[in-house]
Amino acid sequence: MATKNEAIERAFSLASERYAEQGVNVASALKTLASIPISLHCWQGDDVGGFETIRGALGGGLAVTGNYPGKARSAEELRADLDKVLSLLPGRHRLNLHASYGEFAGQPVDRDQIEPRHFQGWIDWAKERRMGIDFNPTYFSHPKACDGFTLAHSNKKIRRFWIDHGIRCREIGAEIGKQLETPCVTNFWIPDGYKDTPADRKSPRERLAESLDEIFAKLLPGKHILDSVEPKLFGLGSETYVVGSYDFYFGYAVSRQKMLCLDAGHFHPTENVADKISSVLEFVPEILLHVSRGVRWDSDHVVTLTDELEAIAQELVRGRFLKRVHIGLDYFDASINRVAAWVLGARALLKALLLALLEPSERLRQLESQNDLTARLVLLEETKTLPFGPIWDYYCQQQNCPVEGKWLEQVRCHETAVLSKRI
Ligand code: RNT
Ligand code: ZN
Repeated sequence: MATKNEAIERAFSLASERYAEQGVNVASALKTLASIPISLHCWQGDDVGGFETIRGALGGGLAVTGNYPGKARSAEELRADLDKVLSLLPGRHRLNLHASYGEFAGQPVDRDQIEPRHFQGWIDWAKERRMGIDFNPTYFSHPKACDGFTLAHSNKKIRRFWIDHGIRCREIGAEIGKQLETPCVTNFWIPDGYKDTPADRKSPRERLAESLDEIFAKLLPGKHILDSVEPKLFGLGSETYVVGSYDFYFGYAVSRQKMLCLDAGHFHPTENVADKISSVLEFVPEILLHVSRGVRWDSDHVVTLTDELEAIAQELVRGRFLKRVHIGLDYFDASINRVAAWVLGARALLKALLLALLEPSERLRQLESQNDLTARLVLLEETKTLPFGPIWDYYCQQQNCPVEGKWLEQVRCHETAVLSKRI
């Protein structure tokens, strides 16, 4: 009888033939896939908690539901969980760190005082693993953000505090990028907005633009840091008005040539995020994707392989945008095993990318240029039943990580040996 590995290889070789018949080069698809890093969001591991001594309860309209046992309580624990996640993902990935995850040794270091040294533990950890790190200032869960305003605050002192936080975070991002020799995408999201009808929509936006200009005033080397801004449609407590709306940040990013972050959960449900990519990239140099899954009021469910996710991945490949797009995850779920949630979302995203890379793109383009829209639609539909599973299994095996159906066992072992001891 064939061993498991041989069975995977046999299935792979049959599947590859089917793709070859459609003009698809499977080997080159796998090579491209292996070169795409996903930035793993640290905040899935502890419900967006962080390790500061000065902080408030989770705020900014973010909400995590569930109380699954075993959440990480320290940077060491979070890193142990991330190591487990990394071992279950094919490819080489990045870490996406929030400023609230600095290591402060019990000292009350406020957000306008943080320094690169508070993140050295993370930098060293990443260096050992030859990983890059991306960074995010934290504009929520803090006494000075408790009324829902930060960079657009009408109080000068509070605004100053948050501008200083932004300036510090860019310095930290640049130091991270310098030490790890890969640019650190530093993404700004703020919660500012009103639950109910504002009397003045204009002034907060003027203040936000001014605050951002001050934060970005210092030129920092592009090989160390890439600045990004993230719009949102609404949040809990900012249902009627969000200062940093999509129009605001699109205009800001275009006029300042910054990166724009498209978070899949930050749009009206009938909007097509995939369709935005080629429009936005016409006018900004690069974009950041926060891959997420919106469900009713929540914009942060665990990512699964949905049509929407597939459409996003297809756009990256069809538009040949992979070099100009940075991909990160953004969700948080405390109702299931947090390590499994990380792995599930990251693997779903990798599968979507592989599916997109395995499209018979040459034939599709050819049909389109011949205006044979009938055959284009038929081929798109037929592509859906090509044998994708064996290619994905082979890729996982090639990258020394568990195939589908096998990784959860390893998460369970980690749960018994590590998570269940965290009481
Ligand atoms: C919030 C934004 C933001 C956060 C993280 C924690 O709606 O999506 O990206 O999720 O910064
Ligand atoms: Zn986001």
